[in-house]
Amino acid sequence: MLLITCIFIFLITIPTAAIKRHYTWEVTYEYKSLDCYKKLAVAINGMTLGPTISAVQGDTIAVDVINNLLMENVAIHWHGIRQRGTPWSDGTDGVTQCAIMPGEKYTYTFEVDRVGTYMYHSHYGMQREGGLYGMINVSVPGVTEPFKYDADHGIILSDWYHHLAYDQSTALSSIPFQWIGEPQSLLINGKGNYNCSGLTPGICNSTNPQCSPSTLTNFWTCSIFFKNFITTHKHGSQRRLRIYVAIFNYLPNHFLQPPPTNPPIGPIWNDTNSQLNQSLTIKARKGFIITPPRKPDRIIVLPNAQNTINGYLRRSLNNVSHTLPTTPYLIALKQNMSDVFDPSPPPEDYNSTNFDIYTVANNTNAISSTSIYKLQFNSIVDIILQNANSMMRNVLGYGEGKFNLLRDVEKYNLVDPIMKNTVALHPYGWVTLRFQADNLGVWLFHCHIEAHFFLGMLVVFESNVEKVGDIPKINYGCGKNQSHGLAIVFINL
Ligand SMILES: [Cu+2]
Repeated sequence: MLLITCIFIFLITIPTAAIKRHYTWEVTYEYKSLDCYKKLAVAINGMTLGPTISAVQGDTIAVDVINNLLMENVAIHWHGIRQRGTPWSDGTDGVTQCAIMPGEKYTYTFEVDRVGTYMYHSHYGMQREGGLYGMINVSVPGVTEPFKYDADHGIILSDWYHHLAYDQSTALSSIPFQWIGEPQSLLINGKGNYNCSGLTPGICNSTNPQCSPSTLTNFWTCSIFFKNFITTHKHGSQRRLRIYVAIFNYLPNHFLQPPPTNPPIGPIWNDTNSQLNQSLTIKARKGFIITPPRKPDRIIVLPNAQNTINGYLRRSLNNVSHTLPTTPYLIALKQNMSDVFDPSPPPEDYNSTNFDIYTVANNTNAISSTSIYKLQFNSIVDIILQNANSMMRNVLGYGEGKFNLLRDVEKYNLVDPIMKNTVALHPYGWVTLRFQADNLGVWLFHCHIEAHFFLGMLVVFESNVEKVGDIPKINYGCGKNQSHGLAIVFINL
C-alpha cells in the first residue's frame, strides 16, 4: 500500500452564527518521532499532524501561512473545499498560485460553504509526505442531534516513510528509476508504533510520548499493529507487504494489549470484489440526496498507465503525463498569456479496442504535456477513470474490467449517488464521476497517491477564468510574472 490518506469523523454540531476564523500558522522543520523513529518532519506551529480547523458552515477561514522552512517553498491545499469565488486560495502550486517562498507569508481566505469533514495538506512537491497535513471539520449551524454523547473525535490516517520526501522524489525522478519501498508505518492522528528492537534509543525509542498510542481519550485508545508477509502478484512478481490493523481499546485496557474480545475478521487486502461491493453499497442518505443531472454534455475517458518518457518513469492519463508550468495556470489564463502552456486540447478518449487493461501497456507514444481541459461554463461533464494497473463529484458507478459505454452506462446510479471529493479506483476497474462545471477557476484533478501525482498522473480543468474576480497580487510572483511585484511597487511610487 502506498500513501493513502483518509479521514473518518464523528460529526458534532454546534449552533453558532457564521463568523470569520483567523489562524496564524508558522511552518518549520522539526525532529519528530511520530512512530517512535526519529526523523525530520514539517510542522505547523510545532505540530505534525497540524492543528484541526473546526468551523461552522458559512464561516470564512483566513489562514496566514508563514514559511519558515528556509530551504523550500510551501503551498497548502484545502481538500474538498470548493473555493467558490476564491479560486486563488485553492493552494495548488503551479495551478492557482506561486508557492510561498522561504521567509514569506501568504493568507488563504475562503468560505467553508458545505458541511463535511475535509483535510488540508501541502501541495508543493512531495511535501505532504513530510507531515504537512491536518483536518477540517465543518458542522451544521443551528442543528442539535437527537442523542447525547460525551465526545467528538476525528480520525485521520496516513502512511509514514522513514525516508525523507526528498529521497523519495529524487529516487522517483532518477534514471534508472529507484524505488524507496513501502512506507514503514501507518499513522493514526499523526502517531504510530514502529518496532524499535535492534535500533539505538537515540534513533528509535518506543517509550517516546510522541508515538503510540495513536489516539488517547478519556474513554479509549487506538493503536496500530502490523504484520509482514510476502505476496505473489498474478503476473509473477513478489512483493513484501505489511498489513496494518488498528485496535480500539476501551480504558482501562492497556493500549498495547489486544482487546478482550476478538475483532471481526475483515476481507483480505486484495479482495477486490469486497472493495467494489462496499463502494456500490454506499448511497446518499435520504433527505440529503443531490440528484445528478440526467445526461452529460461531454464525456472524458481517462485510462491510467505507467510510461517511460525520455528514460524517466512516468505516470499518465490518456498517455499524457502532465507537467506543471512555472507560471500558474490561473494567472496565465487571466492574463491571456499564450506561451505558458501547450494550448492544444489533451485527448478525451482512447483506443479501447486495442487496450488491454490486464497487461502492462507498451505506451511508447506517451508524452509529457502542460495542456488542459477547457470546460464550457455550466456544462455537465462525465469523467470515466479506467484503472489499467493498479482517483466533489457525483459518483455514478463503479465496475470491474474495462469500461464499456454501451453496457456500463445502464449500471449508473442516477437516483441516490453520493457526492465525494476523493474516490477509490479499484484494481482493473473503472469509476464514473459527474459534475457541473459551474465553479469559476482552474482546478487540479489528480491521483491522491503522492508518488503517482509526482510522476504526472494529473489533469487540469479550466472553467471561465475570464470571469474570475481580481486575483491577489501575491499569487503572481513567479514564472513569467517574476517582476510583477516590483512593477506594482513602481506604480505605487
Ligand atoms: Cu488532497
